[in-house]
Amino acid sequence: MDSVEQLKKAKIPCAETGIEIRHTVCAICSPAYNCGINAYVKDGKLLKVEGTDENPKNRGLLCTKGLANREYIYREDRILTPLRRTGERGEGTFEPISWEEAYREIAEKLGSIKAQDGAEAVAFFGGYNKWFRPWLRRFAHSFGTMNYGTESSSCMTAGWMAWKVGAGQLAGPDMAHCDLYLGWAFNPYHSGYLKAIAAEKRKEQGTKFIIVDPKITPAVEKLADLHLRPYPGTDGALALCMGNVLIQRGWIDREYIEKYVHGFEAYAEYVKGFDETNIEKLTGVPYEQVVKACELIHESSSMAINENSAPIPHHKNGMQNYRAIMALAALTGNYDRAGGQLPSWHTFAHQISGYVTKEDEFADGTEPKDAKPAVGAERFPLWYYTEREMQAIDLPRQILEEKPYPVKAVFALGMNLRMFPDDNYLIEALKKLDFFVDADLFMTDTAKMADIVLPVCSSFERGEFMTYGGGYAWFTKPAIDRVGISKSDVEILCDLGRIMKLGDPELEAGYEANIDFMLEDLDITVEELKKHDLPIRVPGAKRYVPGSLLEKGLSTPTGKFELYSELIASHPQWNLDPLPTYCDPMDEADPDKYPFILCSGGRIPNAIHSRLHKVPWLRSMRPDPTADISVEDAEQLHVKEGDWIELYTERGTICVKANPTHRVQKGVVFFYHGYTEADVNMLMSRTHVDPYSGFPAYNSTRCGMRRKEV
Ligand SMILES: Nc1nc2c(c(=O)[nH]1)N[C@H]1C(S)=C(S)[C@@H](COP(=O)(O)OP(=O)(O)OC[C@H]3O[C@@H](n4cnc5c(=O)[nH]c(N)nc54)[C@H](O)[C@@H]3O)O[C@H]1N2
Ligand SMILES: Nc1nc2c(c(=O)[nH]1)N[C@H]1C(S)=C(S)[C@@H](COP(=O)(O)OP(=O)(O)OC[C@H]3O[C@@H](n4cnc5c(=O)[nH]c(N)nc54)[C@H](O)[C@@H]3O)O[C@H]1N2
Ligand SMILES: [Mo]
Repeated sequence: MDSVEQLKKAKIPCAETGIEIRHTVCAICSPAYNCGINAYVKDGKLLKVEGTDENPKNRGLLCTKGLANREYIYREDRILTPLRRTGERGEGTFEPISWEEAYREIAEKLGSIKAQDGAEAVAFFGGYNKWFRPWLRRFAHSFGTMNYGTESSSCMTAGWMAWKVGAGQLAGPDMAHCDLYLGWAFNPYHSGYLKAIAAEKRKEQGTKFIIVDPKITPAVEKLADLHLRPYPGTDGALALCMGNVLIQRGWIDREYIEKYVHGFEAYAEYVKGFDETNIEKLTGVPYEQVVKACELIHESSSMAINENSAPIPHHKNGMQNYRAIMALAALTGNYDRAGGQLPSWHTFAHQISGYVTKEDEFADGTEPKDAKPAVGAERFPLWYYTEREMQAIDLPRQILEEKPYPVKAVFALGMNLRMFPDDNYLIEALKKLDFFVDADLFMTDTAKMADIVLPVCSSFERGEFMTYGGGYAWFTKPAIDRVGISKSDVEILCDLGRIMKLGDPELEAGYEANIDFMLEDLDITVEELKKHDLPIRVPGAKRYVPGSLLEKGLSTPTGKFELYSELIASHPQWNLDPLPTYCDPMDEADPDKYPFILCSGGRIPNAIHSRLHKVPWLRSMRPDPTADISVEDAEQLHVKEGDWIELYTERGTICVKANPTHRVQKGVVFFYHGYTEADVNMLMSRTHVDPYSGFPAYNSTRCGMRRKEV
């Protein structure tokens, strides 16, 4: 091999090989990380990725998923052109069409449905990716409907709702300064590697860790000074019992409570019901361990609690459990204190970066007056009150029942139908629609249901505004050629805004002008950002001074941290409890027939929802859909490692491989979601949901399990 060939083989960037390094971002678990990537590019094609050392987020590191970006971006089923359906819905037969044709058809169909049934008959949905959301929300409003909704109908929002109800706005843990970290449902080793690194650093510096998790995870093994092991969904009872112990022993901050907390007496009375007589029965956690946890809290000068988007809220009682956990911060004077829970403000697309943009003003700038309340507003009134968008979990019901009004069309950016509980019900609903558009990178099972499919590009192919904690901003440049004739989601929305004559000058002005609007109050512009190849600090971004918000007064009805929510109390028609009351998490299925608790949360390092199961490198790490079950249950069912088992509920059966392990409690089954061939959400109930948030009970559903006879 000559030396140039060797250089090429080794993918060395230099004049001889023509390989260049360009800076971009990974959007696989965007926007949580948006880790910086060095893209090795030749002739517009991506050859290799590595982490960017200078990126303030990942400092050169990448996770398993990020390292597979090349295979992700060039996944076999990338959509190359706009498509029009020619066969039955779901069959996957399409003809390529031009963008002009696609736009014309979309404009005509949505326009005629609006003329006939009203703008509310069209719903706009955004999947996991978040960067385009302000535009999609604004687009829906400019079109005239409140029916904008997203994947966050099942992620994150329930936690934010709990914070809004309790403290008027979001807050997060100040891990960098805490003496004790209460890692409630905390296993960043699988869901967010940079948090695991930060936690290990804190541990070295002396921070103590309590981990609350039904499973023995890497976080338990590497970090925990104490591991509490409740059954899934029983967290509320455990937190209330901790509250009771802290009060009984006088381990609370009375002065803080007097000054800043509302509803303490009612709360203190309620928690008396959770004590040594019932807590082990309710949660599986022995009372002595609850006391031990409270001792650790008492001995610590500050306590931060894990911010949680999925495993705590994914239960019928999820938001109330979340509130019960938050209450511990208020009782011990750890809300709005250094090393405790600090109030936070969004910067852009769900990122908290230390400065505030006008994103919300942009997104809500055209909210229609007198439009009908969004889908889900009746069933989940607290959700609609705090979020003013559709609770998408209610969308299939409304399409099928047409109550309180019909929804005839869905325009989706990246819908994954397997996100929804009882997804066969959603498939039925999608089949009933008059018109369905889905824009995605890949030909997914959802896209196969659409009348028009639009090809979107990846983060490597677009220029994009990015923000990072520590006051950073960045405007990326496209690193590779677009695959096919794909466009970015925002380009599509702005094009359609123009073609459909929505009368929205901001949408017509386009992405960069819109970002400039959002940055108006800051000393930075898109033009300035574009001069830099890497993130820069936004001038004037200030650090929050802990305690300022408490002094100013919170934006709750009483201005205090509300253990007893006056917002909920003042809406008795909602039928919700002002206190963080507890109820059993399980569904009503017969426990004799369905004796196991199916917990379909718990991330695995090599998958993210529906997107990576088809990426060969990542799939090779866990080639078959595999459930973690307890060794005791495996023995009872005569199941060995690698045997096939069936998991079933009243709604169906899936077939998966068994992984018997001591990490899992007897009676619990852990299985990851998003597989086409073993779709766990098919087993879930669409009515077994949290009445506060609308979140599905993905993590506590009764199921049966048996060995599959071959
Ligand atoms: N590799 C990978 N990373 C991801 C994702 C992914 O799919 N794959 N998804 C991303 C997204 S969208 C999200 S929302 C986050 C979620 O990330 P996390 O919030 O970390 O969620 P999980 O990994 O589902 O659960 C964390 C831990 O909670 C435990 N747990 C499950 N149910 C309960 C319960 O009822 N009570 C308690 N106390 N513990 C429970 C699980 O055993 C698990 O160890 O991860 C993000 N990161
Ligand atoms: N059983 C069970 N179900 C769950 C969960 C669970 O723990 N258990 N977790 C829930 C949670 S926390 C979440 S966040 C949701 C996941 O939410 P989903 O929205 O289901 O997530 P993905 O599977 O990532 O699907 C998003 C789709 O968007 C496409 N996409 C990716 N990037 C872009 C883009 O830039 N533009 C467009 N238009 N499309 C894009 C992808 O190809 C994919 O088809 O699932 C929820 N469902
Ligand atoms: Mo999520």
